[in-house]
Amino acid sequence: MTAPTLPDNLPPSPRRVYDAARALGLDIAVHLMDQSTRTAEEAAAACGCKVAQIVKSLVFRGQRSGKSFLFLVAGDNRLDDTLAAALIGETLERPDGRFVRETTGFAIGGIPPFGHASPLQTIMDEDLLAHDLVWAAAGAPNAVFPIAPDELRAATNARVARLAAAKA
Ligand code: 5CA
Repeated sequence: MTAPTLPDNLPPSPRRVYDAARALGLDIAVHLMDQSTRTAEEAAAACGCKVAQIVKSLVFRGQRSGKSFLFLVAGDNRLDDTLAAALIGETLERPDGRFVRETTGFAIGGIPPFGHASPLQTIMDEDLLAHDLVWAAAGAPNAVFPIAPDELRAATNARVARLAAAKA
Protein backbone atom coordinates (compact mmCIF):
# COMPACT_ATOMS: atom_id res chain seq x y z
CA MET A 1 0.00 0.00 0.00
CA THR A 2 1.15 3.54 -0.71
CA ALA A 3 1.87 6.06 2.03
CA PRO A 4 -0.77 8.77 2.51
CA THR A 5 -0.38 11.83 0.29
CA LEU A 6 0.43 15.13 1.99
CA PRO A 7 -2.63 17.41 1.90
CA ASP A 8 -0.85 20.08 -0.17
CA ASN A 9 -0.08 17.48 -2.83
CA LEU A 10 -3.65 16.26 -3.21
CA PRO A 11 -5.61 16.94 -6.43
CA PRO A 12 -8.62 19.28 -5.99
CA SER A 13 -11.37 16.72 -5.34
CA PRO A 14 -9.51 14.63 -2.72
CA ARG A 15 -8.30 17.90 -1.18
CA ARG A 16 -11.93 18.99 -0.74
CA VAL A 17 -12.60 15.75 1.16
CA TYR A 18 -9.52 16.29 3.34
CA ASP A 19 -10.64 19.88 4.08
CA ALA A 20 -14.19 18.73 4.85
CA ALA A 21 -12.80 16.20 7.31
CA ARG A 22 -10.71 18.90 8.98
CA ALA A 23 -13.81 21.05 9.32
CA LEU A 24 -15.43 18.09 11.10
CA GLY A 25 -12.45 17.80 13.45
CA LEU A 26 -10.87 14.80 11.69
CA ASP A 27 -7.34 14.58 10.35
CA ILE A 28 -7.73 11.91 7.66
CA ALA A 29 -4.87 10.30 5.73
CA VAL A 30 -5.86 10.28 2.05
CA HIS A 31 -4.13 7.57 0.01
CA LEU A 32 -3.83 8.09 -3.73
CA MET A 33 -3.49 4.61 -5.15
CA ASP A 34 -1.66 3.59 -8.31
CA GLN A 35 -4.51 1.25 -9.11
CA SER A 36 -8.26 1.87 -9.39
CA THR A 37 -10.41 2.00 -6.24
CA ARG A 38 -13.58 2.57 -8.27
CA THR A 39 -15.37 -0.53 -6.98
CA ALA A 40 -15.41 -2.07 -3.51
CA GLU A 41 -13.46 -5.09 -4.76
CA GLU A 42 -10.80 -2.93 -6.39
CA ALA A 43 -10.57 -0.71 -3.32
CA ALA A 44 -10.12 -3.74 -1.03
CA ALA A 45 -7.33 -5.08 -3.25
CA ALA A 46 -5.61 -1.68 -3.26
CA CYS A 47 -5.99 -1.20 0.51
CA GLY A 48 -5.09 -4.77 1.45
CA CYS A 49 -8.29 -5.09 3.49
CA LYS A 50 -11.46 -7.17 3.36
CA VAL A 51 -14.22 -6.10 0.95
CA ALA A 52 -16.41 -5.88 4.08
CA GLN A 53 -14.21 -2.98 5.29
CA ILE A 54 -14.90 -0.87 2.20
CA VAL A 55 -17.58 1.81 2.59
CA LYS A 56 -19.83 2.14 -0.46
CA SER A 57 -21.40 5.62 -0.59
CA LEU A 58 -24.69 5.24 -2.48
CA VAL A 59 -27.00 8.15 -3.26
CA PHE A 60 -30.73 7.50 -3.53
CA ARG A 61 -33.66 9.83 -4.15
CA GLY A 62 -37.06 9.65 -2.50
CA GLN A 63 -39.70 9.15 -5.17
CA ARG A 64 -42.28 11.27 -3.36
CA SER A 65 -40.13 13.94 -1.67
CA GLY A 66 -37.38 14.22 -4.28
CA LYS A 67 -34.99 14.38 -1.31
CA SER A 68 -31.58 12.75 -1.59
CA PHE A 69 -30.24 10.23 0.90
CA LEU A 70 -26.80 8.73 1.38
CA PHE A 71 -26.43 5.07 2.33
CA LEU A 72 -23.03 3.97 3.64
CA VAL A 73 -23.02 0.26 2.87
CA ALA A 74 -20.42 -2.41 3.71
CA GLY A 75 -18.57 -3.47 0.56
CA ASP A 76 -19.79 -7.05 0.76
CA ASN A 77 -23.43 -6.11 1.38
CA ARG A 78 -26.14 -5.37 -1.13
CA LEU A 79 -28.50 -2.60 -0.02
CA ASP A 80 -31.95 -4.14 0.40
CA ASP A 81 -34.48 -1.87 -1.33
CA THR A 82 -37.32 -2.88 0.97
CA LEU A 83 -35.31 -2.28 4.16
CA ALA A 84 -34.09 1.07 2.80
CA ALA A 85 -37.58 2.25 1.82
CA ALA A 86 -38.95 1.22 5.22
CA LEU A 87 -36.22 3.22 6.99
CA ILE A 88 -36.88 6.35 4.94
CA GLY A 89 -40.63 5.98 4.70
CA GLU A 90 -40.93 6.25 0.94
CA THR A 91 -39.95 4.42 -2.22
CA LEU A 92 -36.39 5.17 -3.27
CA GLU A 93 -34.99 5.45 -6.76
CA ARG A 94 -31.39 5.37 -7.92
CA PRO A 95 -30.53 8.69 -9.63
CA ASP A 96 -28.26 8.84 -12.66
CA GLY A 97 -24.59 9.78 -12.48
CA ARG A 98 -25.22 13.39 -13.44
CA PHE A 99 -27.68 13.92 -10.59
CA VAL A 100 -25.26 12.25 -8.17
CA ARG A 101 -22.45 14.53 -9.30
CA GLU A 102 -24.60 17.65 -8.97
CA THR A 103 -25.86 16.65 -5.52
CA THR A 104 -22.54 15.57 -4.04
CA GLY A 105 -19.99 17.50 -6.09
CA PHE A 106 -18.15 14.24 -6.89
CA ALA A 107 -18.30 11.59 -9.61
CA ILE A 108 -19.48 8.01 -9.06
CA GLY A 109 -16.62 5.75 -8.03
CA GLY A 110 -15.16 8.42 -5.75
CA ILE A 111 -18.19 9.66 -3.76
CA PRO A 112 -16.97 10.40 -0.24
CA PRO A 113 -19.11 9.88 2.88
CA PHE A 114 -19.01 13.63 3.76
CA GLY A 115 -17.97 16.93 2.20
CA HIS A 116 -20.87 17.04 -0.25
CA ALA A 117 -22.12 20.09 -2.15
CA SER A 118 -25.32 19.88 -0.11
CA PRO A 119 -25.60 17.93 3.16
CA LEU A 120 -27.33 14.56 2.82
CA GLN A 121 -29.29 12.67 5.43
CA THR A 122 -27.12 9.60 5.98
CA ILE A 123 -27.84 6.01 6.97
CA MET A 124 -24.96 3.70 7.87
CA ASP A 125 -24.81 -0.08 7.60
CA GLU A 126 -24.49 -1.61 11.09
CA ASP A 127 -22.11 -4.24 9.69
CA LEU A 128 -19.44 -1.53 9.23
CA LEU A 129 -19.23 -1.18 13.02
CA ALA A 130 -17.73 -4.68 13.31
CA HIS A 131 -14.30 -3.44 12.18
CA ASP A 132 -11.57 -1.37 13.82
CA LEU A 133 -11.05 0.54 10.58
CA VAL A 134 -12.99 0.93 7.36
CA TRP A 135 -11.92 2.58 4.09
CA ALA A 136 -14.05 5.13 2.21
CA ALA A 137 -13.66 6.96 -1.09
CA ALA A 138 -11.95 10.36 -0.97
CA GLY A 139 -13.38 12.15 -3.99
CA ALA A 140 -11.67 10.31 -6.85
CA PRO A 141 -11.66 6.74 -8.23
CA ASN A 142 -8.12 6.16 -6.93
CA ALA A 143 -8.43 8.03 -3.60
CA VAL A 144 -9.37 6.40 -0.28
CA PHE A 145 -8.93 7.00 3.43
CA PRO A 146 -9.17 4.83 6.55
CA ILE A 147 -11.42 5.80 9.42
CA ALA A 148 -12.76 4.17 12.58
CA PRO A 149 -16.42 3.36 11.96
CA ASP A 150 -17.61 5.22 15.07
CA GLU A 151 -15.78 8.34 13.83
CA LEU A 152 -17.45 7.92 10.45
CA ARG A 153 -20.82 7.65 12.13
CA ALA A 154 -20.23 10.78 14.19
CA ALA A 155 -18.83 12.77 11.25
CA THR A 156 -21.84 11.97 9.04
CA ASN A 157 -24.37 12.13 11.88
CA ALA A 158 -25.64 8.86 10.44
CA ARG A 159 -28.44 6.73 11.68
CA VAL A 160 -27.12 3.15 12.02
CA ALA A 161 -29.36 0.40 10.65
CA ARG A 162 -29.42 -3.02 9.11
CA LEU A 163 -29.28 -2.36 5.37
CA ALA A 164 -28.75 -5.82 3.92
CA ALA A 165 -30.95 -8.88 3.99
CA ALA A 166 -29.37 -11.83 5.79
CA LYS A 167 -26.43 -13.33 3.95
CA ALA A 168 -26.97 -16.73 2.37
N1 5CA B 1 -14.49 3.95 -4.60
C1 5CA B 1 -15.37 2.82 -4.37
C2 5CA B 1 -15.14 2.17 -3.03
S1 5CA B 1 -15.05 3.28 -1.70
C3 5CA B 1 -16.78 3.29 -4.55
O1 5CA B 1 -17.04 4.46 -4.72
N2 5CA B 1 -17.71 2.32 -4.49
S2 5CA B 1 -19.27 2.66 -4.50
O2 5CA B 1 -19.93 1.38 -4.43
O3 5CA B 1 -19.61 3.59 -3.51
O4 5CA B 1 -19.54 3.37 -5.86
C4 5CA B 1 -19.88 2.69 -6.98
C5 5CA B 1 -21.40 2.58 -6.94
O5 5CA B 1 -21.95 3.58 -7.76
C6 5CA B 1 -21.94 1.28 -7.48
O6 5CA B 1 -22.08 0.34 -6.46
C7 5CA B 1 -23.27 1.66 -8.01
O7 5CA B 1 -24.27 1.46 -7.03
C8 5CA B 1 -23.18 3.13 -8.25
N3 5CA B 1 -23.24 3.40 -9.68
C9 5CA B 1 -22.41 2.96 -10.63
N4 5CA B 1 -22.78 3.43 -11.83
C10 5CA B 1 -23.89 4.18 -11.63
C11 5CA B 1 -24.72 4.95 -12.48
N5 5CA B 1 -24.53 5.05 -13.77
N6 5CA B 1 -25.73 5.62 -11.90
C12 5CA B 1 -25.95 5.56 -10.59
N7 5CA B 1 -25.18 4.85 -9.76
C13 5CA B 1 -24.17 4.16 -10.27
